[in-house]
Amino acid sequence: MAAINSVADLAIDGEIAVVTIDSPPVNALSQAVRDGLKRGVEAAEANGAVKAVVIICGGRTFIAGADISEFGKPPAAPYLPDVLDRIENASKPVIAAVHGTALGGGFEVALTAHYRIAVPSAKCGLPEIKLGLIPGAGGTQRLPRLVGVEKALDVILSGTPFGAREAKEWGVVDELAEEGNLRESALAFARRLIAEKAPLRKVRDRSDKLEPARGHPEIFEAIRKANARKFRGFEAWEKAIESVKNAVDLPFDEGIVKERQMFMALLQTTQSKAQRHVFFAERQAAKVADIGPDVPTKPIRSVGVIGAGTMGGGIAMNFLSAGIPVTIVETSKEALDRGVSVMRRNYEATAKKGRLTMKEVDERMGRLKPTLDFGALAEADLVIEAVFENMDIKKKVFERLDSIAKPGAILASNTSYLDIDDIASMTKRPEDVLGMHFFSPANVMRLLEIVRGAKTSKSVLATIAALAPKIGKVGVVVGVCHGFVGNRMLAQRQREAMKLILEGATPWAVDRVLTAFGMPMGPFAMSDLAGLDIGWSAETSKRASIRDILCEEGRRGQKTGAGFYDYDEARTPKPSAHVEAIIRDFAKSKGVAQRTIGDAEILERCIYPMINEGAKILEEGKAQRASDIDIVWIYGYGWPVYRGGPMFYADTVGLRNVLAKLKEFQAKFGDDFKPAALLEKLAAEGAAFSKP
Ligand code: T1G
Repeated sequence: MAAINSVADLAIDGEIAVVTIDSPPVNALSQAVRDGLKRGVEAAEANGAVKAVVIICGGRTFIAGADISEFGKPPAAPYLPDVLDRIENASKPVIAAVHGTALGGGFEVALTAHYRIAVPSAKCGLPEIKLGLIPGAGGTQRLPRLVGVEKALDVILSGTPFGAREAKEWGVVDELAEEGNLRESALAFARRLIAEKAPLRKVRDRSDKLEPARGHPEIFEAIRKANARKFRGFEAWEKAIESVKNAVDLPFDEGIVKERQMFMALLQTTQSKAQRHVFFAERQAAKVADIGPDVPTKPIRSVGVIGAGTMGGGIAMNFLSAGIPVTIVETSKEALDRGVSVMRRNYEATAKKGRLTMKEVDERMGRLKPTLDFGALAEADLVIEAVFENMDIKKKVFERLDSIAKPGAILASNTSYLDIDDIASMTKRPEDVLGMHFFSPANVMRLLEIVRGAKTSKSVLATIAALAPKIGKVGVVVGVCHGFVGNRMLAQRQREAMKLILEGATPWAVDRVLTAFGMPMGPFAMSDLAGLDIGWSAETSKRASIRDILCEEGRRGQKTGAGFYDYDEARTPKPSAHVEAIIRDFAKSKGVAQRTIGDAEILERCIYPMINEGAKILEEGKAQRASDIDIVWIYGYGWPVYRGGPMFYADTVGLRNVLAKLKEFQAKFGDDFKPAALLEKLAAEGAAFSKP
């Protein structure tokens, strides 16, 4: 065994050279890894005794792609295309031995090898689309040559890895190795290839799988149509289709040049920078400054949920799906039965889409123990309260819970706004209390705001932070304040949206501007979906706001067939002239002057106060970092990932520009727009949230 460089070594085993890459954490194609690969293959070529070359990786995975952290920095030789050329044009068979996840450039390395062997648990994939890119080292040219255009585009546009068994069926992988014995299996496979005098088989020379698409541009049109809604606003996907079409229409050497040109152009786009920002931001969010790996965590083997309503049921589903039994408590049999049936119905709907079997539905529901007995929570390791959003009710629940839950149990509230320290004060164990704020629908939305109370212990916080990914959530630790991070910023947008429609904009114009920006829906459609009557009371309502008037008229949102919008049976929203008249009359009664309001003002008045509130949240230490706020909005509210989150978006606008606009609005509309001190400071320094 001889070291090639710090991350690569070369061993000769009989007639076989083994190039091993070992560059934790994921063998990403850093300069050193590229150098190791190139020099390893060259050394094997130069060794007369060597008749085949195996490329294998140490650690948990084969090469997981280009080193994303290198993007945007000056490229350093050897460049990936040159390394791949070296492999593909080797004079001896090169075998890629895959375990873990061969992704992006890693999978492209494997595709330039002449043969591929993988352990059954391995996966391959081209996730570049998730970074606002397309495969940039031959993936769009070689994969279609192995699996055909439709399958290749399904892999490239979804970015979803596929398993080694599937890869074997598709002809991407030639041999399945013995699980856990990849090296020996690869050596045996190499010996067999040598004995059979196997040819230097290059994927680039294949064309049979492209034939069905030749002269059929309609195939690409159909794929475009099928993906248009999913990729609304994204740039890279169209380039991916174009590049795969080039594989059909152009000679390989022309197609791969164009692929590289498109890839390099996408690398410079704001969208790709935003999506790469989100990639790292999501991983940063899991890190809590004062919680190191030494902080002990508690096992969570059973969970209690109090409340079987929409939130309680959705919360319970996350644990049932993760294999954790749940005891769910309600105050009436009718509410309990309704909650349980909604959960089953949700699972059955997923099964109907083919994403679950009915057996799995039954297994998951089998882990659920519905009960009216509060005492049944006594043995749960974690109890999550999901009752009505009222502090008095929550306090009573926690006072009772304190006397029932076992010592050391973690007691969490799903409150969206309320003070966790107040709630914790009702127990004798505030160190075991925190907030777990799920987003509706709780079994779908990936965000979990983990609300750290003043007395929440490090062990409790570390336990829930580690639990989040196990139940499919992206956990973000936030501080106690009204609305924490997400809803506190949302309140800024909702206030401005309501003011805008009083001043002359229509709800449909505001929604149109925000959906064009990339939000899944605008503030008024969202209010109709959630229900206008949340926190509203018929007893006390006095037509004091547009919301009151609508609720008093029975227009309480989608659930009543009308809210701001009218809805048909399919719940298709239609602007309502009646609502517009209500708004105009109400504005007149308040003496609000009417004017035409442009799209730019609508967008800036809705988004910039959110950014400003984000700056205040950072000043107050209610979020650890600006990128955490981005993650909250992407995974909690569907902020378009290609805009990176509100704070990243502010950086792309330029903090000086955001500040100037806020000052302009402050002069016109008052101190709701008073800039945060942090924003003033960063703008004055020419700094950015992502680079404070
Ligand atoms: N570059 C740099 N760092 C990476 C990385 C990458 N490609 N992938 C992971 N990391 C870091 C990550 O930030 C984290 O760091 C640690 O590794 C563990 O990651 C030419 C141009 C491989 C499935 O998109 O999907 O190739 O937080 O927490 O859950 O066409 O990482 O520990 O400091 O995610 O076990 C294409 C991205 C790149 C793969 C492992 N490749 N990575 O998941 O661990 S573009 C990707 C993943 C490309 C070519 C183009 C996952 C994983 P830290 P982790 P995991």
